[in-house]
Amino acid sequence: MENRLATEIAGLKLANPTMLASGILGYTGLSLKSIIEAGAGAVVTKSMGLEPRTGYPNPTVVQTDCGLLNAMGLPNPGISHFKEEMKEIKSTGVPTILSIYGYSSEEFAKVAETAVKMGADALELNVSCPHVKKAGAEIGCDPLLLTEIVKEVKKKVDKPVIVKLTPNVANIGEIAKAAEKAGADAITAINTVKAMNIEIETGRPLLANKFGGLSGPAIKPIAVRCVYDVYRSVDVSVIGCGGITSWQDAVEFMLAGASAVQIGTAIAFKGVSVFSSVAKGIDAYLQRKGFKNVKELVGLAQNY
Ligand code: RRO
Repeated sequence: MENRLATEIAGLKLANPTMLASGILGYTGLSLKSIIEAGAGAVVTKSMGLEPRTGYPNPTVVQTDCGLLNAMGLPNPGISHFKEEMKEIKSTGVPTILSIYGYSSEEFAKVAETAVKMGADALELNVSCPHVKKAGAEIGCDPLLLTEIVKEVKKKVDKPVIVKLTPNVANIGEIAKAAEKAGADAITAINTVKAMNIEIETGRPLLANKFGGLSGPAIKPIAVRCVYDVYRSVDVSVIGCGGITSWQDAVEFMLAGASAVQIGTAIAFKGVSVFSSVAKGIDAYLQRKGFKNVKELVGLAQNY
């Protein structure tokens, strides 16, 4: 029987449209392998740069009423260190996407080259971290800087380049268009939403970094709107990310225009079985509604 869930992102073949979002369990080959074994159609690593980074002091993650607030500060072992970890995953045949960051177009390009040499099937450029100066959302808010970075990376590698955008902009469609014009092969929408919380007895911000990124169910409607806007602005595939916890959430993102969905925070609440439960739920929905393939859902809500 045909696999109704089989789909494609920028030439990458996915057995189902669920993907691990960057930043959650994406540090080691073994943890990525456990996500693949749990049924994810593709995995994205934690963002890595040229040099190791320790990240911010604790507390780096706090739970809120409606999701998680984090300011990890890009802790990572540096891209070279990931070479051994890649060996763990390559044999699975499931697309492995390396999330990378940098402080300049040259640095992005160097990290990209190293990532591709070690076997990345695609790259996701993190230009959208809400709280790391000079390497995150400052790039994703500036179409000229973003253009320069995407062009430089595209010049150096021949694997698909996905650009992950921040919702903290006036017009996400314009930013997505700039990324596409510079050569991006797909867009991920969205990274976390810049946020903070304060403990009222002490009067102190709870995160050591004060500001962080909000993820989880609270940001889902923001993310759906962003996917809807990006889908209208570009021809390349859109990957939805932000608060996806159930198959119903995944279907909603696809109707808005997502060809695949990334799941992150839901793993903290539901465990890794969330990948298979989301995939199974989408499959049952497709069968009930008479769709032959999940691609038929993409962007249907744009018709209204
Ligand atoms: O490491 C982080 O603090 C972090 C990153 Br790089 C990101 O892209 N988004 C986020 O919420 N946290």
